Amino acid sequence: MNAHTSRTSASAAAPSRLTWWAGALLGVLALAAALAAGHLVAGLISINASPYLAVGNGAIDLTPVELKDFAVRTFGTYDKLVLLSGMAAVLVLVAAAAGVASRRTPVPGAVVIVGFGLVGAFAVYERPDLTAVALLAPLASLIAGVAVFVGLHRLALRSRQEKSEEQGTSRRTVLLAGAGVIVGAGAAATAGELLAGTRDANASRTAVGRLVPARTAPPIPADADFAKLGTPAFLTRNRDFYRVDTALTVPQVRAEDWSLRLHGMVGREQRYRYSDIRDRPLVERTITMTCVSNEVGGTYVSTANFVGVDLADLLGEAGIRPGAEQLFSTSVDGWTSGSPVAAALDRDRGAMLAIGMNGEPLPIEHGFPARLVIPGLYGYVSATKWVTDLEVTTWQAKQAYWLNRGWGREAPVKTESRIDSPKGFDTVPAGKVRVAGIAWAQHTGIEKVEVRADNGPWQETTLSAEVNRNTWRMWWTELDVRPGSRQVVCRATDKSGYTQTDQRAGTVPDGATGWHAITFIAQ
Ligand SMILES: Nc1nc2c(c(=O)[nH]1)N[C@H]1C(S)=C(S)[C@@H](COP(=O)(O)O)O[C@H]1N2
Ligand SMILES: [Mo]
Repeated sequence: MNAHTSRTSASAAAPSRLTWWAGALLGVLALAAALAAGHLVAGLISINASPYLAVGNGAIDLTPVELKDFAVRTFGTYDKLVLLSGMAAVLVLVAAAAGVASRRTPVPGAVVIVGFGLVGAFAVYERPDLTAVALLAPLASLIAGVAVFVGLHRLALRSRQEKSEEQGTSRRTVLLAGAGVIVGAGAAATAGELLAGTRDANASRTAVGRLVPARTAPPIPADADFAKLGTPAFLTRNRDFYRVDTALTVPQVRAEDWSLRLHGMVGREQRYRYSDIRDRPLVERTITMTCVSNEVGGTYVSTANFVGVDLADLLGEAGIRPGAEQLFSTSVDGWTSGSPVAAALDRDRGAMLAIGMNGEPLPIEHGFPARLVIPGLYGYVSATKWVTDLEVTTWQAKQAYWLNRGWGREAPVKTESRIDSPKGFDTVPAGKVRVAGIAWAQHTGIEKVEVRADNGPWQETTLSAEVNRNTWRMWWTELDVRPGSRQVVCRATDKSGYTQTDQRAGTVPDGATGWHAITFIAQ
């Protein structure tokens, strides 16, 4: 027997490749190590540098508008959780597959990890709120991922090749190393979260304290809502206020670090610090906000008392030059919005730079330290949260975030109404059925709301007291219904005389239309 054949028979006895499941497990362990190391380093710099979150944020920006609209409609505020879970599932599958492909040599797995690392680095690099230091986080991911993968691979392969009497010990080493990676990754990820927590904006927000406006909004009359009959309360509590944004992780800006630059087609460029705004006489206004992604019957509509300063005052200090059309606003996270300068200047409309909401500083997820609120326009063209830059410009010169993604430039809120009670598929006693809901036509005002059952005659409803033209109005009435399955629809007429069209239109490009209809059982 020559040397060659003897080597062949030896390798047949001691396999030189890992089992499928060991390869897959190695891939997943390396992935966990990579993500955790990135998260830990991000905790020291900015949580948004965490490669996983940065890729998620990048994915949101790249998502086609129909899919994003679908996600917001289907999963609501959970759309981000769905995205993160989906990403995790894809990563785990790819990592496992890369591990399986690496049963003989660690090269394929290492290549995949480096690929992931580069995608993470690119996503971090693209973020406007991060500096080059933030690239350390994806770098840490890349190094930890490759080191863990190659290291465990070597141990595992050696254990496979040991002579049978030594296999027990080396196998234990592999298992111990794997367990060590799991514990280490858990600890690193937790440490990253905790470190990030110490750097968030909560303490700064608490330190701001109560905001007392010099001009308070008129008190909300008791008959401004029919909450007892099933409508929402007139003012939405901060924690119940709808939330829509592209931020996977809420930007954390401390008031003391915040500033607002106002520039572009102005006579005198301005820069405001938080105290510059806070120390002015503050005004309070009751305003209903609506999202363009709100479907007929949807929930993306809420009302609050916003506290802040008149946007027209700030623009006046800067001096708008002739020809200005667009107020282009930028958030700290790079999101942008374009509002008509005319709407921002219109004192009657009452556009604000808001720093407070319902007596408190803005909640962090609603834009702390400061946001825009321009009544009568959908949020994406009027309500920039975490706003840090205002540029006065033309429509031609700059395209805001959603404009590049199929949404319209001008987006006044469309007159709408919604049935809140009964709920669809409720069972109610036949006879007199109380129907109640809301209607809105911000900056125009609601004139009347009508309802009808099963294509019967329209019946006018009782409206709540009007708080102002920029807020919703509640309505209710009693309908006579016979037993059976009944459909009720509502339609509003605004103060311009326009009655809601029954033509159904989707949310893209500038807001849904159509009548809200619900079906319930009367018995
Ligand atoms: N920075 C930032 N501001 C933003 C958005 C965003 O994605 N990022 N979304 C806008 C949209 S589409 C709406 S409807 C409102 C929602 O404000 P809210 O979350 O306080 O209700 O914020 C606007 N401001
Ligand atoms: Mo929106």
